[in-house]
Amino acid sequence: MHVVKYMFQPHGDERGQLVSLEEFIDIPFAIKRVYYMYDTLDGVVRGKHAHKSLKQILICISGSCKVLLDNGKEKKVVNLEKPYEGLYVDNDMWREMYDFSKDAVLMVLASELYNEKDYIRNYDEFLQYINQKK
Ligand code: T46
Repeated sequence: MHVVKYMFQPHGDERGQLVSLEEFIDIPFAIKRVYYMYDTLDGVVRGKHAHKSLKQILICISGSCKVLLDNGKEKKVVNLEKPYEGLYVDNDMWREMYDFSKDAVLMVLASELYNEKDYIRNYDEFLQYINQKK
């Protein structure tokens, strides 16, 4: 499985750092939605689903967390710990986010508006779905 991690350009000066993200320049899709999670409790695993169409970039803008990516054949764990790195998560990819540090803020840039119909929340259904697409 090829993991795509973007390293964004920080614009640093004597005051600190700034990262700017523009659709189709830094982000490979039109950004239709932004959401973020914080105050995640110890031991919590979020996600545990795949999307049929949605593409996203995950950025841990504060603290750190881990993301498990699973395409049904292979699994990879990615650490997110820098506010200038973004993990691309394609459609048809099972994801789980865990090991959130207390100060973690995980921001997500999404290619579509929120649509519950796009979710596959059962792992066996996910495997069936991707296998029948082949
Ligand atoms: C994903 C991972 C990385 C909304 O009302 N609008 C939204 O845009 C989102 C994302 C969620 N919600 C509501 C739906 C639930 O009542 O917020 C609640 C928590 O959502 P969920 O349990 O889906 O959150 P996660 O952290 O398990 O998953 C989220 C995204 O839903 C998902 O698309 O890929 O983050």
